[in-house]
Amino acid sequence: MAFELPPLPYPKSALEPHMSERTFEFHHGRHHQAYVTNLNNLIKGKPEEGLSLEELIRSSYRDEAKAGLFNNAAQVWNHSFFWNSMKPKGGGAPSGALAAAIDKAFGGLDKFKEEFKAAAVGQFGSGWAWLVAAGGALKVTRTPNAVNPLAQGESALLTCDVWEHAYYLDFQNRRPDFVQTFLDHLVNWDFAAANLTKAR
Ligand code: MN3
Repeated sequence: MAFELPPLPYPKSALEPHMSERTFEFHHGRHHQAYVTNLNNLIKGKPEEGLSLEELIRSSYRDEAKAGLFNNAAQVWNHSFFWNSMKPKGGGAPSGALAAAIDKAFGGLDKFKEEFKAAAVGQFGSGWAWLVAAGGALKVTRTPNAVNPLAQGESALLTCDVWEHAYYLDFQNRRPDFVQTFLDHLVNWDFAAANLTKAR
């Protein structure tokens, strides 16, 4: 069955002024849609057609012959995860078990933000910054291009897209400002907390 572009979890203008409606028109309407279309074309009439998105990602990771399939499947998943990693009036501080896990892993929310920002800004070229649960603890990771924690056997809690198309219309080349805005005004701690519960 063909995959479809999942609708955004909020209106296209809901994250303004931090992320513009125009950014969503391109990033969701064009980029995310293109990954869905490419993926459908790659699996059409093939044995892979019956697999879930997660199965496609896991089974094609590090398989040179399936690089295109992996890149498009993972980018479909990554973007859906990114939209949910943000919300209107996001930011603030996590609570409960997630807050405790962040304190334990990083020594506090501010230290987490520093580490996440360093990972996001330090990813050379295109990729993603992540908060993940792995081996019973939290950590920050960064991945190139389409690679994600799911492929690497870790549980993603949050992500920030640091491909230039994610921020160029709103921030031009200022990736550090984009990541800081993501952490201060957009991040959806409820989504991260729900993912932590699932991971445990
Ligand atoms: Mn993107």
